[in-house]
Amino acid sequence: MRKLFFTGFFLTIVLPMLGQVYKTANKKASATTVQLYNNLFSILPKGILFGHQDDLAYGLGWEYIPGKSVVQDAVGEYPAMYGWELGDLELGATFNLDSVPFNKMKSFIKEGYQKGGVITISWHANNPVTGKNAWDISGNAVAAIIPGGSKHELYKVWLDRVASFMLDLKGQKGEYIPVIFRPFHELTGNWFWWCQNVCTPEEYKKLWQFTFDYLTNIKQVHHLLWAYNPEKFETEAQFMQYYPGDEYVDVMSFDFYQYGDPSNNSDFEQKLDKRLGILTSIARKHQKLPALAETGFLNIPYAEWFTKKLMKGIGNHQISYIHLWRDGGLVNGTGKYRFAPSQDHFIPVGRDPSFMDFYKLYISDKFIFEKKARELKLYK
Ligand code: BMA
Repeated sequence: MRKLFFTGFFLTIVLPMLGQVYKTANKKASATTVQLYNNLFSILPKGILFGHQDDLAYGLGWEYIPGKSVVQDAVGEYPAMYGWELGDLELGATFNLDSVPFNKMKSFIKEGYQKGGVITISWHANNPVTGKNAWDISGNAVAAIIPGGSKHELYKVWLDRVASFMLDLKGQKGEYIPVIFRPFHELTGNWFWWCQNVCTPEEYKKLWQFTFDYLTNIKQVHHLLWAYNPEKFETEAQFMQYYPGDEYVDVMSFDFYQYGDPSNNSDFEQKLDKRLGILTSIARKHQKLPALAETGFLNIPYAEWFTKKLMKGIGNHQISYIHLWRDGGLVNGTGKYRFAPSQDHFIPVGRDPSFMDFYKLYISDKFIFEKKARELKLYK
């Protein structure tokens, strides 16, 4: 017991005071990346970084207006985290699957980094066997792209393209911009070709490990922090079933969305609380950064969702960041929908009804937006 106490004290109090103690999975990670990683740990007690997908690119009724941001429009301040999506990059396309041009995406990434924010990138890669999109689960695609598989060479070409994108992300001093990379997410679902219903834990782990080794050791990409990201799970064992290993992961996270009518039940906040409890405890044990990598309530039909559901579920859990999904606007003709409040003719009368509630989240001292993130100097 006493020994346990001293180990805990040493790990959580003494070591952080000494500076860089949290080792990145990539032993050759750049100094800026190691710095960010350690800073994210040390600011855990100070609040949760607030992120939004495609925030600078578009919102309801607009796209690519310099300086414009969904979150900034809503609360007067930019988010602290910016999420971007690589799907279709692997094919050599110039636009991602949501029609965001990759060259614009690179500028937005630089812009967010310049503001002191954190960058995270997901990858809805196409099915390498059928050539259809990420949601096509046929063809045993994971088995096909790991070493020895019939599409392994093709997968290497895809990773070459991911590497050249990443290696094009540089700050003003020529330093690489650190990226929290979150490939093969929501693996405990059943909708992507890398999900648990269409690949074994061994195959998934091999895919992850190969991807890590190839980008790190062959392509020399040393500015990624690797985020492992199940969707549903009820136990630690379920969370860990596809976990590729401590030497391949920096961030432990999950995705969790609200569905149904939250006005007559507390399922969402209870489940969120429970899962965050499991997550933070595993993350502590493995010395990894805990995060809620995707969340939201499509079109926010419950105006007090942010405070009554999301914030309630988060409670006092110390996590690094939460990330709302995109406000699909004009882009890709996919129709309008939103996860962050927005003002637009899509919304029947006046302001987004959830706006005031989102503002309450913003002014609560729980979350970190642009200014505080900049003050915290996450890269120094
Ligand atoms: C999904 C949806 C899709 C989108 C994909 C990648 O959750 O938003 O419309 O193509 O993410 O951004």
